[in-house]
Amino acid sequence: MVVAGAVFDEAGRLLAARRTAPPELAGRWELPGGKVEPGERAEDALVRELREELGVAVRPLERLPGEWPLTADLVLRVWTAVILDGTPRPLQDHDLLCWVTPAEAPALGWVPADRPAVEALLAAVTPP
Ligand code: 9L3
Ligand code: MG
Repeated sequence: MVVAGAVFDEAGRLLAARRTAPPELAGRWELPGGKVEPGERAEDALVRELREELGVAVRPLERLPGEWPLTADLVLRVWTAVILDGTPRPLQDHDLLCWVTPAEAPALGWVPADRPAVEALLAAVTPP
């Protein structure tokens, strides 16, 4: 499983991250996150991934219902989250971060799996 964070700021903007790898995804935007390790809880993996990738401490809030296929054996699940500590920076896997309003989000060039997830997110969620 791959977990990703729909991180909202106090203004209700969503954090998008531009990937640098693999080549087929480089330049596309995603909700930041990564693979759950064996024996790891999904929410713990999300906290770990966002600390590693962005240098922030987050609190996962709620899981967005649904999951989106990535590969034959991997699915994407999404949690809303807020930053408890730190300012996000692209420390690994990304070259740019961007806070987007819900109105701006659909115009980004999302990673294919993330586009339907972001659409479901924007339809379902009132930002914290
Ligand atoms: N992936 C897709 N959308 C996302 C994330 C966090 C990850 N929002 C895909 C990209 C990789 C795989 O999942 O093919 C593993 O992600 P990572 O560990 O490279 O972040
Ligand atoms: Mg990642």
